[in-house]
Amino acid sequence: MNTQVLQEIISAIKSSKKSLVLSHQNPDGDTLGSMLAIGKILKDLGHSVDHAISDPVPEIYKFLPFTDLVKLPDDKSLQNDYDLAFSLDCGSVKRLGKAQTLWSKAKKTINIDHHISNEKFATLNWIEADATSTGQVVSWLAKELKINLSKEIATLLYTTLLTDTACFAHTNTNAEALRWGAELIESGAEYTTVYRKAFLERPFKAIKVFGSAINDIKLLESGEIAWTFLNQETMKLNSATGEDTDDIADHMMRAKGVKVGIFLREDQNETKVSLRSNTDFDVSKIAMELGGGGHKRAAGINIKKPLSEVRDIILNKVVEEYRKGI
Ligand SMILES: [Mn+2]
Repeated sequence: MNTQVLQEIISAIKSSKKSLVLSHQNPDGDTLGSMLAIGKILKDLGHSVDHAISDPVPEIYKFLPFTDLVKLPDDKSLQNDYDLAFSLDCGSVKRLGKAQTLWSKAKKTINIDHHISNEKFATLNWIEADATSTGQVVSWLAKELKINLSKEIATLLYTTLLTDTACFAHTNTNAEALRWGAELIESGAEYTTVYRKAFLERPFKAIKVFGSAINDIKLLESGEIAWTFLNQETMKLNSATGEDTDDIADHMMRAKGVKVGIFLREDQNETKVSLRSNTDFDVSKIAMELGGGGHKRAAGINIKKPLSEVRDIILNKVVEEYRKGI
């Protein structure tokens, strides 16, 4: 653990009164749980605290304590003179999105993260690449500050643990992570609620469009490429939004023998393409070539064309590239 920067952060906290806590845009359970937990810790230490995120809190996380305190960056009640601004789980300043202006106005900035690629864009940068989640780094801070974890903070931190281990499935689910999880449960973390609300429960409309997309899966290249779609008609019929289709691309990859997945969703003026791979086939290259981006195993593109046109472009491109790789 980087104890020197931890001590510098503690002395910055002790000599300040007014803090702003931020998560990255399109927040997930780690960034959100971490920022809400540190917000409460700072309040317990006597700070006045504001919370801001570039995007609204996703529905699935609204059960978490203190989400009602989160404001959008253009909220008039936010200030211009914070002593400290905290960024949680955010690898680059750009990922703060519209909250970057607020961040840059703070007297001192503190960056807490566990991504090894973090760009260290703050006054104080505390990056712990071995931490399971950014929430675990926050719990180390709480321990050093001798703060007993309340039920609320434990629930928030447990959410960061479940998010970043994909519910104890990824390789970062080590003994240390499980010991930390046990501590959080001892502190009252509502672990069954977190699993049910954030990972299991979905709106009925999401289940319906999920069923439609899964039912329409087609296979190419002897079953190694799977693709499916949702058109505007099906989306509208079920009053579904983009958030309701989040699980589809990953779920397709569960089919045995499938190595590449393609999910197409038709929106008002564009078609959103999600690409997945579970082999060395790099889908981010295709995404970048067509104006999108992402990672080797998960990438996306928004194309301003109707579904029927995008379908032909993408299927041809993926099959062509896939054949080259064999
Ligand atoms: Mn994380």
